[in-house]
Amino acid sequence: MNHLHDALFAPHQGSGRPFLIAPDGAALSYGAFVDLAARYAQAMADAGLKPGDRLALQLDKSAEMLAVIAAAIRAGVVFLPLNTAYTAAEVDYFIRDAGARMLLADPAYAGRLAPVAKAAGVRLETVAPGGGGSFQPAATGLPPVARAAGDLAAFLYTSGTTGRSKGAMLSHDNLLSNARTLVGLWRFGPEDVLLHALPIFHTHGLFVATNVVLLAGASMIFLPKFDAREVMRLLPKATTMMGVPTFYTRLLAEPGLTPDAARHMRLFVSGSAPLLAETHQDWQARTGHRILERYGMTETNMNCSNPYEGERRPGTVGQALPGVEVRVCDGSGAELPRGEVGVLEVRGPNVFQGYWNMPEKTAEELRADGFFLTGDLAVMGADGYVTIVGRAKDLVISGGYNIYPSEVEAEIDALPWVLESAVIGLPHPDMGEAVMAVIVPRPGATPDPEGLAAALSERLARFKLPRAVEVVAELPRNTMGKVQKAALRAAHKGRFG
Ligand code: MLC
Ligand code: AMP
Repeated sequence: MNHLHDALFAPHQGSGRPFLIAPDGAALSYGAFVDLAARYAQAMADAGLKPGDRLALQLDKSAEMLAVIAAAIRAGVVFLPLNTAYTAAEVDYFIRDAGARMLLADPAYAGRLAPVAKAAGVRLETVAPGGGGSFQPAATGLPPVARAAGDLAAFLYTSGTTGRSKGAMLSHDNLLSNARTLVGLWRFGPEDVLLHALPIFHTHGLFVATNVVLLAGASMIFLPKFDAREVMRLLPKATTMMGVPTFYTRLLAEPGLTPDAARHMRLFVSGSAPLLAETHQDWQARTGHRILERYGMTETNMNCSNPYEGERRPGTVGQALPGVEVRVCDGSGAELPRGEVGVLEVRGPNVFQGYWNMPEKTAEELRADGFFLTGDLAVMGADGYVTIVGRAKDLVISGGYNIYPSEVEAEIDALPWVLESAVIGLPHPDMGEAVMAVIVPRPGATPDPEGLAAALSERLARFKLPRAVEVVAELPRNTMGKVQKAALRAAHKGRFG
């Protein structure tokens, strides 16, 4: 048996029901998808990939990318999907750290990735949306390779507040148990059509949206990326949508967003970043629907959700999922009384297996009793509703992407004219938060704030680049010498409107 394959893919073998629907309406059936995945799995075996080997992916969103992921699950190969915005320098770190055997890239990225793949001794092949590229499915399918519940399925890299990115190891059952819970909780069934506009290299678009659809035997309208007009056009054909808050604020700017446009929908889900209560209320006023907000993270999949039938309370992330324990603690792990703010900890079958090759980091965040320290600050009401009130970790979430200030600061500090820097997140009307850099130049050096983005663009994905830069004589510090980011955030809070 193969734990994930048997639940997600095996039931659909030979089925003529639609799985992926392209924006032009063309449907790929479940049967054709499973067959394609089986043949990509054979191609992986032919390429020498063995169960447990790591396969890195930097692919544009497509049916083929999803089939490659399904193939990896079938072949027992651990896949690591990478944001397509990552630079070659960033990919270099991931493939080395994961010890990847192979890197599958979109042909458009192959040129920039070839040198790092070669230097790291990783085989580079290409897969293009529509099926082109050097990596082609074999003529026949590979029988599913046996994988147990605790075997690893995927590494998802997540940056740290200090130091390097960490590969969160997710087992077959981490993914399956969570998808099962969500299908039941959110009432997904075969008649559902999910409007899918998220990327599929992160938890939200891949594990939450796609695995729920697969388990329910539903279909999804598969958009290459979020585009408000396209979503408006296709909304009448869908029954559900999952998105980050930026999706909802952008759709609210569409004049066509009316109860009639959303008549066919039964559920809108939001997560990955805080949804403003105001957005929730505006959405209800415009469409008649109450957005269901849920809360999760890379290491844990989903932890909390507002209810399907009960009260969807704006500004909260609802209650712990069935089978998941959530507690608000002081720093030592002692649970605080309801109503007090503390660090949110979670335990359950969804919680990851640790960080790849980083036992000390794992031990810092995963307690011996299985509780994971989320780094989010929260308060829990008497009725178990959780409100995320802030972050203990220095993290900016912009349009649903995580940006770790320490990583951006390290790159800025390496520039010749820079003495030191502080990177902060500020409220942004479109992205929720956006990044600002406050920089102290070296004595005698000529500051070049206008050239900052260009100077960093080889090193950092563009979504991490500061959208505002200020050069200052010194950074505010407390008596311990620590930079006072709260003071900087307060001083600049209106910067992005
Ligand atoms: C794009 N850009 C961003 C950005 N996305 N900048 C900051 N933050 C972002 N999120 C930049 C690009 O680099 C580019 O800059 C410019 O904006 C326009 O690029 P684009 O591709 O046209 O952007 P757009 O399509 O508008 O994308 C915005 C977005 C997208 C919000 C639709 O970022 C998105 O789909 N976000 C979803 C992220 C997600 O899936 N998160 C889930 C993580 S899982 P330049 O300089 O090149 O012009 C997780 C766990 C959980 O968190 O609980 O779910
Ligand atoms: P990631 O590491 O990309 O998985 O991001 C996870 C982080 O996103 C969490 O630790 C939270 O800080 C944040 N997050 C996810 N969902 C929500 C939500 N509904 N409200 C507030 N923050 C959220």
